[in-house]
Amino acid sequence: MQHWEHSSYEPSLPITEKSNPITRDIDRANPDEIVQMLKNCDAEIFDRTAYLDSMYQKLNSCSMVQTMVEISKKVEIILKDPENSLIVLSGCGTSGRVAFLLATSLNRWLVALHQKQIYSYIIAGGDKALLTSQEAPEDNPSLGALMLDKASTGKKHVLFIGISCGLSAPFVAGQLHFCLNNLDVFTPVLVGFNPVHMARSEPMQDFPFNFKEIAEKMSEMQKHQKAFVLNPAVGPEVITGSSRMKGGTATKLMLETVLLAGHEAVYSNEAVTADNVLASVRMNEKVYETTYSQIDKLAALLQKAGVSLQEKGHVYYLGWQTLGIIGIIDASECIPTYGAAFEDIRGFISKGFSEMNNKEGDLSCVGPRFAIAHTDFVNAILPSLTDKDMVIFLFSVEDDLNEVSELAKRVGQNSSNLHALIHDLEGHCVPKSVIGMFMTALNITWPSSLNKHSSILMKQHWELSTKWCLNAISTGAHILKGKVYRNYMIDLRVTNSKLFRRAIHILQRFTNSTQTQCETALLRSIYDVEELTDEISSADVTQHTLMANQKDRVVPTALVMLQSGCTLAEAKFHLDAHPVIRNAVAAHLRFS
Ligand code: S6P
Repeated sequence: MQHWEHSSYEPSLPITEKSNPITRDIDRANPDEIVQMLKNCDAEIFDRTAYLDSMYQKLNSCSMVQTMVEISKKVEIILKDPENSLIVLSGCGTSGRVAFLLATSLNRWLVALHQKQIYSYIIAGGDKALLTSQEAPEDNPSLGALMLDKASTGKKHVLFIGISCGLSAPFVAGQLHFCLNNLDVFTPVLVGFNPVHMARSEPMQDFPFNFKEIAEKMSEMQKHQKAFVLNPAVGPEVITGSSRMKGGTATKLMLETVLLAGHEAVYSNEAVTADNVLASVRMNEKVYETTYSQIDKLAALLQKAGVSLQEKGHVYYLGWQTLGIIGIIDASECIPTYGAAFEDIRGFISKGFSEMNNKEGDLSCVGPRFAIAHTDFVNAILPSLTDKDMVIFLFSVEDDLNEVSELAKRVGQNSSNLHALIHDLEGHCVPKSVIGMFMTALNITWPSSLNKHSSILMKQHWELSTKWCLNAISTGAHILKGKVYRNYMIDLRVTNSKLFRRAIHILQRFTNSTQTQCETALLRSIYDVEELTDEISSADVTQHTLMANQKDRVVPTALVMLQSGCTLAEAKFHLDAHPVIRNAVAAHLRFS
């Protein structure tokens, strides 16, 4: 049994908020060790060992496979009546981005089959949230319900897939509640990675139920096939709570399995069975094994990215097709996860918004963060690119290799720090002349047995593999930069209620102070006061998070105050002297 499965391991926390014992010392690890830890952590997604005393259901457990089969059958029914039906995928942050990726790629597939597009996505905060962090709308259950109501107007049957890795987002809870009240039209599915009893039980803003009550109701309705909860345990995240990693990955591969099984039933006459579902999960496991077999090259890339960030250089991902989207997503998540500047790691996709297929269309005029085309890179960044900046190309043998070579040549004139993640097919590989343009080429040749000759499956595997690689590179680079303490990101931005609770927990974890003391210190730091006023004490969490959104280093400041008993001013002074949080913590707090 994994260490975190014991009931005594961090008992007050759900799995998605526990710290993973595998990565306890990741902040002190070298690049090879970091990749090995990531590999071991991701292996937990596919864990098939059943322990009698474990209370957790895993992805490969019979009950989860059965749930996947049942949902696939609902997908099959929906696909047979495309005029009146819709499949809506929804979530906040990474979960919303995965929803977008799945909905757009499955719609594209339907178009190729000359079928009606029946997928739609909702992301809290709208399309802006695909590229930037919009954490506040996550707390709004009514907004979620409203957006779902609007998206499904006029439809008779809607399969709603609400993703919340932590079984915690109020936005998704509002949507599920709306579905439960309209079961004649909606079949709700909840996707996440905690057992129902660990769903969040904190009250929500202007809403009569908490997430746990809704999840319990969903489980109850599952007995009548009116609702489904797909919630295998995949273990705690590499960096505590960072569900962009395993949570996002597991959501993607699990939902692809479920949705494609439904598609195959309708378009290839392949009945939905537990064996087919298991075979698909197994294929994804092969993708995992193949990707992580490149451990040396991954470690080399991660190290180079770390050096670039340490030297105040940048990391740029230049991708083609959906691999470009994976790059953009990974880059944008570094801002909320590591407090990175938006210029630190950036992603670009060859043709920009025309390739995104997002609902709100071209957002490039919204601001510089939305300049995502290769031409934007060439015009705005290339002229000042130096060897300090790392550039990683993301492409496959199916992309326009002339375009790839041309761009590589131009980039190579300014920086030799040029690398690539390349996906080849058995018998169809990128020529050596192209590979030779890159200092490091992490080049994977995928066997045809893995894609069953389906181009959508192949692309999904390339996306998954690229996600694993980029998550490793960006996480590793920030660890090497000193942004992580043990396996906690201490300097988190406290922009919603989940992050407010996580911040208090981190303070308790590292200072042994009481919850009240931690909350008081956090509020002093957020409001920048030595003493709390009555007004602050009586304000609600939403107000605290609105205020915290405008402030830097609120958690480290509170941490230093609690540990050393110093004033707010003194804590800020200490932190100014040690901009790397890990050093500040080590210097002042003497953790062992
Ligand atoms: C996590 C990421 C967040 C989450 C979001 C939704 O690494 O930064 O944006 O995706 O908070 O979380 P959940 O648990 O509802 O999927």
